[in-house]
Amino acid sequence: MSETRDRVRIAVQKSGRLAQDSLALLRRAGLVFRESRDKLFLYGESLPIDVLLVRDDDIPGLLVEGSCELGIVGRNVLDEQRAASTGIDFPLEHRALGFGHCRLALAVPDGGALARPADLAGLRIATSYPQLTAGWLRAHDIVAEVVLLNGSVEIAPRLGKADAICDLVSSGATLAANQLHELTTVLRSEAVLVRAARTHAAAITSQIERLCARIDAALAGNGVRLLMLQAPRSALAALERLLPAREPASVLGLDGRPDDVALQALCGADLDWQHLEELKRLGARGLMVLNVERMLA
Ligand code: PRT
Ligand code: ZN
Repeated sequence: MSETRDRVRIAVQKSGRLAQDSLALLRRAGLVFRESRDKLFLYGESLPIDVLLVRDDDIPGLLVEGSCELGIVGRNVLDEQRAASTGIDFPLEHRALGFGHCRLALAVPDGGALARPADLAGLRIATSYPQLTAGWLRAHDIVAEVVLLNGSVEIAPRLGKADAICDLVSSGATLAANQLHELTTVLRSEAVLVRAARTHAAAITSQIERLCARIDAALAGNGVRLLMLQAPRSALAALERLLPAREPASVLGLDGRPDDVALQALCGADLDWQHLEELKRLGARGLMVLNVERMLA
């Protein structure tokens, strides 16, 4: 299904683990929405970009068939479906988004004899990710049976349906509650921004580029703080040595106060209270730390 549209569509999860963070990111990128009556669409009022609210598993397919140009989905879903596709026009990962972190991991029953991945040879592994599991087994020269389950994978060993599982893990609490532990990681995953592989009309491409650039700018500010302070010029070298700055600080003169300077520095999340206290001891005054909302290079 290919249609001519003059608005870009981005598919995001309607409800579930990625839903809230996905919409929050789009809002940070400057999108303002109005909800459709059927709650399937969010119409973009600030840019010609609409949001389609769907199940996460449907997102890669919507990009393949041309219903959407962009999507936000877990890398686990994207890579599993890519491995199952013929590879033609499959959506591309544009960038990782810093939320929805988890890992696809092989796990085995506690207290059993399975200690190393090689011990899985000849056994049954239950998973909802048959392609990724089989790919990992192939890459490690292990021949095992992959048993496809679409839910409650973690109880498969207790039900006698499998000897091991390959499932998503974040805190590890589900594995522990089911007397399982991780053997190894198959894939590190988080939410990713995906782009359709097709080429689009120039107007659509420019909106896609614009949204991607805004998302990049919003995420570039993640964990970045702007430190502002004033200090005696004589203390400047000592202050700069102490700063966990990402790049050289900007130092400005102050009108009518030749012995003082104002300093601005972009710092990472490692800028903590102790830094501020030590800066103060060295003579810094009027210290301010501001979270950076977006950064355009
Ligand atoms: O309805 P829809 O199909 O859209 O949603 P869904 O139920 O398929 O997906 P959802 O909302 O559960 O997850 C969406 C995405 O979130 C996944 O594809 C992952 O990319 C990501 N994600 C991050 C996770 C987890 N963390 C996670 N912990 N997805 C699932 N889990 C499950 C896991 O399957 C296991 O059952 O949580 C359990 C383990 O969690 P811990 O914390 O106990 O280790
Ligand atoms: Zn799903």
